[in-house]
Amino acid sequence: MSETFDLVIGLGISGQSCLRYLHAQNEPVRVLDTRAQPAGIAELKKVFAGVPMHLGGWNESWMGQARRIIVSPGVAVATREIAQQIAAGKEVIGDIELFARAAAQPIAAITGSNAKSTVTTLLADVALACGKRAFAGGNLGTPALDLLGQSAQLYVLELSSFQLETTWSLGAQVASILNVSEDHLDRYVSLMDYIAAKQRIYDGCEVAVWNRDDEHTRPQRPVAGELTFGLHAQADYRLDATRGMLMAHGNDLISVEELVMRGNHNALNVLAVLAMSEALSLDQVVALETVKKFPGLPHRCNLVAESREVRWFNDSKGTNVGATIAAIQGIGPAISGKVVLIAGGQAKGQTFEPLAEAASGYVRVAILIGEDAQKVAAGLNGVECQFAVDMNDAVRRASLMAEPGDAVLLSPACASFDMFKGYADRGDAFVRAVREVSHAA
Ligand code: UMA
Ligand code: ADP
Repeated sequence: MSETFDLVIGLGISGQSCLRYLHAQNEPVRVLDTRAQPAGIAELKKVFAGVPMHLGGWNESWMGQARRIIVSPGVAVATREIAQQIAAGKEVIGDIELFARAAAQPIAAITGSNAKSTVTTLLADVALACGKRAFAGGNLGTPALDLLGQSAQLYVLELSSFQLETTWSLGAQVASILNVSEDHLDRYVSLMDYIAAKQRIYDGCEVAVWNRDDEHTRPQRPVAGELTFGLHAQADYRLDATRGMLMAHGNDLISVEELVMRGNHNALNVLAVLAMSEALSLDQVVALETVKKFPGLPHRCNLVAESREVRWFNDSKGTNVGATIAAIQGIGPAISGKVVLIAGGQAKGQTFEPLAEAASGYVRVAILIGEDAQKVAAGLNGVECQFAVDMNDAVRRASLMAEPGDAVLLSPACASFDMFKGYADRGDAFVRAVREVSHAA
């Protein structure tokens, strides 16, 4: 009888963290990657010389023999080879499940179609300012398992629907679905399927923090405690948009003018952080001082240049329709001119019709790039569209179309991988191109 082992599928950053973790626990482990040359493989083979590695395809024999399969978030559990193992009763889990079984300290867990990174980073900042050793990670970048063993008092985790699909034991002290809009529909059968994955964040949580304006975020199964945020009059943490006031349980807290981050969507993000802070018993005075100063993260609606009375905004992290609508609604009413929108890339199965309504009255012209540019144009019914061959061309066209008082907004509503290494690469290309046209002006 051969030795039993865990099989890690995918050798990206989360797969590697699983390998390190299981190896350190002296658990017999093997790894599999369907690509022949995953990045960094030579180094991995050196460091884990004794670990059997299968590259360049599936290995159904290993999958059948394995005690458990630990699958990376980028690998769909619906893939035939994995689905067959699940149907046969094999335990298939992800890195967050391994983490949840090992973590001894409280977890704050955050998901949503948008704002996850902003809320995760800000909540960790608040906890740190309150004197808690808080570590942030998960989908944010540092794999959750790499946070273990650092004497944390609180883990603040950004979790994607992909990670939640393979998680059963989270039991967070506080958990939140911030908002739901169409995303990743190339991987889910329907929006309901995507929401069901996100709802798993509430499993076993002490307090669910949900968005009173978005019914999809309401816990679908009973939870121990609840707090809400939103524009809704009954939200515990409420934005009174008429007065520009953030409120908690009926009392005024701070005005939106006191926040460095701009836009109603960011005020709602701050309210989510404050509600989660209450659930974690963090000091409200310190929390308020911290949220006021937070400048926001790069590539999320940042002003990157101003030239000839035209302002240029980089919202490259706007990778779905919901984010681009929030960007247009944030910038459109705040400028004297119109928005010149640069969008397009990989559509991920989204429908772009909701963009047309948000763009109406605000967008002067949309300049579209990438493999799904035509799909975006079809959704932007009633808005003038131009097609550009690359980012330099898009920025050059935008500078010709923009009039004094306008804002040029890169908010693609799409993934970037058809033309760039990722959203940061796309945002950097935009900023470089903007500098060139600004200097040439
Ligand atoms: N692989 C296969 N077969 C496949 C697909 C991938 O073998 O069919 C292998 C690849 O060859 C590669 C590895 O799997 O070696 C890649 O694994 P992965 O795609 O799961 O990516 P990781 O590098 O492990 O990064 C993942 C998250 N990526 C995804 O969910 C796609 C990272 O989120 C996350 O930061 C990281 O774990 C740490 O937790 C990125 C992301 O784009 C930022 N997330 C999506 C989003 O935010 O919209 C969900
Ligand atoms: P995520 O980690 O979920 O992708 P980020 O904080 O990185 O979230 O922001 C992603 C995009 O969503 C950015 O374009 C940002 O401007 C936009 N965004 C931020 N907050 C919200 C919100 N509350 N609603 C809609 N879009 C938002």
